[in-house]
Amino acid sequence: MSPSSKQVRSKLVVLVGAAIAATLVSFGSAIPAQAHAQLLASNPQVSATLYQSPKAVTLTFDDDLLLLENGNQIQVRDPKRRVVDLGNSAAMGATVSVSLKKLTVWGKYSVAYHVISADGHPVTGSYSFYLAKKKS
Ligand SMILES: [Cu+2]
Repeated sequence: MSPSSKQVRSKLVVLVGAAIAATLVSFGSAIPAQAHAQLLASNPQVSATLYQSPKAVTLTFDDDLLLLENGNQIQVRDPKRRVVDLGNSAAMGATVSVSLKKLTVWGKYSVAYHVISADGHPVTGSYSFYLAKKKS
C-alpha cells in the first residue's frame, strides 16, 4: 500500500466516525423531545373565528396524559384578560377540557394549557381564537 492511499483510508475512517457521532447526537436529542405529548387538535381550533360562544375548550394530545390531580389545566381569558373558564379542567386519556362561561365580548381569546405528559414531563402552550359578531 502506498503512503498516499493509507492517508486516504485514515481520512475516510475519521469521516465515517464523525458521521456516526453526529447521527448519535441527533437521535439523542430527538427521542426525548418526541416522547412528550404534543397538541394534536383543539376545539375551538387554533386561530378560529367563532360567531357563537363555545361551551368548552377541548384539547387532544398525541399521547395519554398523566392523570395527576390538578396536573392538567386549561385557562381561557377574554380580550380584557379576564378568566372566562369555569375552572373545572378535566382530563381523560389524551384529552383535557374545561367549560366556559357564556362569552359576550368580541375579540381575541387566549387559551393557555399546562398538562403532564405520560412520560411525566410537563407540557405547556397557548393559542388564540376569536369571537366575532355574526354578519347580518
Ligand atoms: Cu417527555
